[in-house]
Amino acid sequence: MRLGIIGLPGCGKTTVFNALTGSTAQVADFSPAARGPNLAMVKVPEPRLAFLSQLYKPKKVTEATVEYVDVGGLTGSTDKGQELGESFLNHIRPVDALVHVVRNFHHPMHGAPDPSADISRVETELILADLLVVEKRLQRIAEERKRGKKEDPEEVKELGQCQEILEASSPLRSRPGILEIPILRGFSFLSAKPLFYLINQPEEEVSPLPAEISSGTMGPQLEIVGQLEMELGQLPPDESLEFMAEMGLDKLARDRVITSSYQFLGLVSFFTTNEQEARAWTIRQGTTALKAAGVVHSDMERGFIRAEVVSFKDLESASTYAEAQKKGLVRLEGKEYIVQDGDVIFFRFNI
Ligand SMILES: Nc1nc2c(ncn2[C@@H]2O[C@H](COP(=O)(O)OP(=O)(O)OP(=O)(O)O)[C@@H](O)[C@H]2O)c(=O)[nH]1
Ligand SMILES: [Mg+2]
Repeated sequence: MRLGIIGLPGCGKTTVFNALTGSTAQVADFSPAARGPNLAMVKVPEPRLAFLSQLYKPKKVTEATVEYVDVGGLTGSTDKGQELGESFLNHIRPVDALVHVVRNFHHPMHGAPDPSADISRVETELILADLLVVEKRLQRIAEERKRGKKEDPEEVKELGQCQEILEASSPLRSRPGILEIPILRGFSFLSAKPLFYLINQPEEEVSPLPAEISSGTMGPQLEIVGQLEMELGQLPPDESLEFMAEMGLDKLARDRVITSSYQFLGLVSFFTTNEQEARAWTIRQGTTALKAAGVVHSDMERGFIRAEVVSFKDLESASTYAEAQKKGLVRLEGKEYIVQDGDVIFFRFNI
């Protein structure tokens, strides 16, 4: 899973990126930071792998990973006729979801926090960027039509609906099922991407959040003390645990954000395991066994026969796979089976 960190200049994107990844990328001191994306991979904490590894003693244990991209550069203003920076778009288009960092601390250059205004400014940028893409494409289709090229009515219809939503100043994510429309997939619309807010709180006293944010009506949100979490994340683990205990924190933001993003984005984990490797995989809720096989290896999808499935809980309570089988807890499932969180799966395939 790839998560893109976005937000206005100076809201703490790089600070948050460092907090979430333990990196030491340069934060901007009073002036915009050098552009260019920061990238880092983080392992998804997965306690269930410990049991599987004890059971199968594999040579290798592989966690799922989350890749964070901190792009910076959300400065071009589409409403002034400028397009969002190429570099921003190139790096943000391929991500699966957006983490919108919202400043709730006083900034020496940007002044007092105004989270609601900041949220709508960024939202507007995303909407305008998408509108520009839609209009350009429709214009292109119209030109080609004049030259006698036949259009795809499905594409024109879908783009028209998008245009309507965007012109009403709504993000495309407000349209249910938007990500599942095949003809729109190639556009990688920014405002269609799932998004959650990461409210960047100060270390000092916290200014209360406006009700529309704290109530969650604007979308899912999490709070983080970016500066503090960045410092904690850069300490050796035993020292950071000590500080956390002192401050009464039981989990680092790094873990909280990943756990919550699985929830917000409707992601689940399944496992594969053998003597070589025990491994966790990330899929969307509702993914079929056939598609899950494809996540592991394209051959497994192509030559799919059956999925041998046992839920993690059943396997754990039975203690061994053989025991789970004896108790009838191991099922043979077909292509259409919807993979559940915690399923341990052995794909049977033939190519
Ligand atoms: N008081 C306070 N300052 C913070 C916090 N987070 C970031 N800052 C400061 O705000 C400034 C900008 O932080 P960055 O993390 O570089 O912000 P950015 O969003 O990456 O900035 P650009 O890349 O320029 O858009 C730095 O001086 C940080 O020290 C915070 O939680 N509290
Ligand atoms: Mg930055």
